[in-house]
Amino acid sequence: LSAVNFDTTSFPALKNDLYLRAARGEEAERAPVWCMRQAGRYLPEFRAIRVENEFFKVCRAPALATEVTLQPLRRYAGLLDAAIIFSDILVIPQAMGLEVQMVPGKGPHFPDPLRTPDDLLRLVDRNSGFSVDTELDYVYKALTNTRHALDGQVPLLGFVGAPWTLMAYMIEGGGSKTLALAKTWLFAHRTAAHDLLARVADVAAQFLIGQVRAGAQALQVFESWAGELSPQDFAEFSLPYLALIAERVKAVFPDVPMTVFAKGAHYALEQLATETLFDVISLDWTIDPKAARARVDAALAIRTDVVPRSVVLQGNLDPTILLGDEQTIRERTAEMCQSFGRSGHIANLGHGMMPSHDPERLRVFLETVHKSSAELRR
Ligand code: 1CP
Repeated sequence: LSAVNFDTTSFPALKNDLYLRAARGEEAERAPVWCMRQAGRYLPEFRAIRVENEFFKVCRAPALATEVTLQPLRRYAGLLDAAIIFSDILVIPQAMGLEVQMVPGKGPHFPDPLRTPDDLLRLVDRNSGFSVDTELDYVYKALTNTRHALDGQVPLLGFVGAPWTLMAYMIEGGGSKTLALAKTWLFAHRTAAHDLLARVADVAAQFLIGQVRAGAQALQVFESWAGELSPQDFAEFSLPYLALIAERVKAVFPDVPMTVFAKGAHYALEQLATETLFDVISLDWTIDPKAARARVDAALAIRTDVVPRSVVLQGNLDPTILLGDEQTIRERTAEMCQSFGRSGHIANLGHGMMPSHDPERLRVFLETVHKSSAELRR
């Protein structure tokens, strides 16, 4: 591991700005490509680090977080167009005072989750003398150090979990099939639910702003559990907080591209395009890219009351296709690129890499995006 560098006053010049240009809706010679969870358990070099180091220790030690962030960049040299900082969405609940453990093979576990609205008193925030910037400074340090270590190869992405997804974890205490406990808050403790969502949104916005100051060049908001909500409940419990986060960040950094990934919420594409300031909408694989493009463009076209804007789409290959044979991966990836069309596309999976993925199959995906997307645009 190399020496750490926490200087935020000057960073190495960016050599590959394909991702940033595409995210801003500018012309690009091919679709940039990166993968959600591109650093992770499918990589033997990641598992080797994890043998010696507990998950949150990797997040908290800038040299380790940098090393793990760079692992996929090294392995797929020249094939990835962005790096995403190694961290987790659950650093926010931790910072707000909840204990989170990462149970090997199982995932996140909160020993003492929020049960009733009275438990909100256990959370800390601005009003109780809590500073996001102090509490999550270790993420800022990891970003700054990683930005230096990247040496301008590709832009560095920062991220947060969206309020509804984080609320769900904070109440369920981990993954859940039905989110019955979290949903009980929506329908039996509606005021408390909004209180919690607003507090998390406030922290998330501040944290994203801090991440940009620390070196993040673009941002993504993960609403992984949007698909558990009905369109009506998404409109009440998710969308306003997503919109608020984008608005708060854009007020400070209007030129930093922002992506929203609301998994399972393709019913809300029009609203995400017209009622939020996100530059990029990330799609899961349950929607046809052509249909998504048409719906977004139609929604934008009838909005004559707002400043005209373009929305870029990201995605959306079913990650389980990477479990298939190479020929199938090539065919389906080429079809995906075609389906998104000749512009306005950032290639990605429809969700994250899985621990069971073979790293060489990801290489096939990345190589195919380079080839077919460039051919398409020639
Ligand atoms: O033991 C281990 O090493 C844990 C595996 C792991 C990893 C590699 C977890 C636990 N988190 C991460 C890193 C991570 N998580 C990143 C790093 C950057 C990258 O993408 O390479 C990011 C962006 C996340 C975001 C994240 N964490 C999300 C949103 C994206 C998504 O997948 O929907 C969510 C829901 C989490 C919670 C989480 N953390 C870890 C796991 C296994 C989970 C999901 C558990 C569940 O399904 O409930």
